[in-house]
Amino acid sequence: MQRVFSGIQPTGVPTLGNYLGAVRNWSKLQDGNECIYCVVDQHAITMGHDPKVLARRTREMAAALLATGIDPQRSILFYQSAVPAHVRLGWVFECVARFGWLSRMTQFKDKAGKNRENVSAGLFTYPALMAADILAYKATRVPVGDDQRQHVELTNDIAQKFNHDFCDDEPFFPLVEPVILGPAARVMSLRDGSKKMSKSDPSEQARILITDDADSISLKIRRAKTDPEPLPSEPDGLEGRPEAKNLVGIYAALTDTDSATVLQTFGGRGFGDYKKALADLLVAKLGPIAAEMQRLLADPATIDGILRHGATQAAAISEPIVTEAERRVGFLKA
Ligand code: AQP
Repeated sequence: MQRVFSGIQPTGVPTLGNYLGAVRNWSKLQDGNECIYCVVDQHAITMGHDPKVLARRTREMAAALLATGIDPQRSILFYQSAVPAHVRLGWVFECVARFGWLSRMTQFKDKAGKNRENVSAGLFTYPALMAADILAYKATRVPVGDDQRQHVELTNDIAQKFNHDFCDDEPFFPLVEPVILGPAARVMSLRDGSKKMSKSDPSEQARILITDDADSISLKIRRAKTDPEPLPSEPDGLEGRPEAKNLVGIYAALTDTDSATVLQTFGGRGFGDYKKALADLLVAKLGPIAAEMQRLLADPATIDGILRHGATQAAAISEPIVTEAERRVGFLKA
């Protein structure tokens, strides 16, 4: 039994990218692993936010995770800010991580853009807190989308430096493995096949939300950027056609197959036909999740109760690990 950890920022309703790239795999991993999942509200304040909106989105994200199949009887689910071990270890890791390592993070470069001087210091040190999220539990498997691979690799650099600097005997922190699964590990924007689909993309047409209704899904897919060629019969024919590749990858992920199988059915056909089939499939898969999310949100106290219980369980695991890490650093903890 391995320990799995992952988190998601409550920066909006999850997109199809969050769902296919990460969250759907979280529920699959509940079989045969000890799973710990977290709504990482502390990460969600790095880009500026409205407190009331953050609180609403945090609860909505909890409902979304429950609706996609995270089972609190089998997994620990909690709000990050309810477990102080994360920021305690996060601070230690900010002092272990090197400035140069953090400077090389592509997500920081993308999010800071040309505004580097004015972004929060938290956006820069975010990966150190993410390393703490994982290692506060000594988790070894981290299911994420492809965009988070670099941060998981940095987690290993931090673990190794901590072990080197503060452990004479056995390494204290384990190495972690990113679990990046399926044909939709990086779902791209519907408007630009070179950009990933994001909750915070300024264009609503660029993303599908798991709560979108049938009309919005159909419209967004109909308007999704494509090229004039019909679909190829083989996956090789998708090379150099990022938008087509993205739409085929989404269909493959939703049907638990691969691009080759999708192209056996749709190869040679135009995008008109294909988009209609894809939109119908999305409506069939996402509709029940959105309905369950709405049902759960009618009772916020129950959602918060589930996550409070999760926080107690999470603290019981992380508290002794982080206290020992602090002791190794030299904190007296008297
Ligand atoms: N487009 C994507 N394709 C596949 N996986 C994705 N993930 C995010 N976008 C895609 C995965 O979703 C998990 C949770 O992500 P997050 O919310 O913690 O952070 P993020 O990667 O910054 O996601 P967004 O949607 O782009 O949020 P904003 O717009 O707030 O920055 C992660 O495992 C991530 O890999």
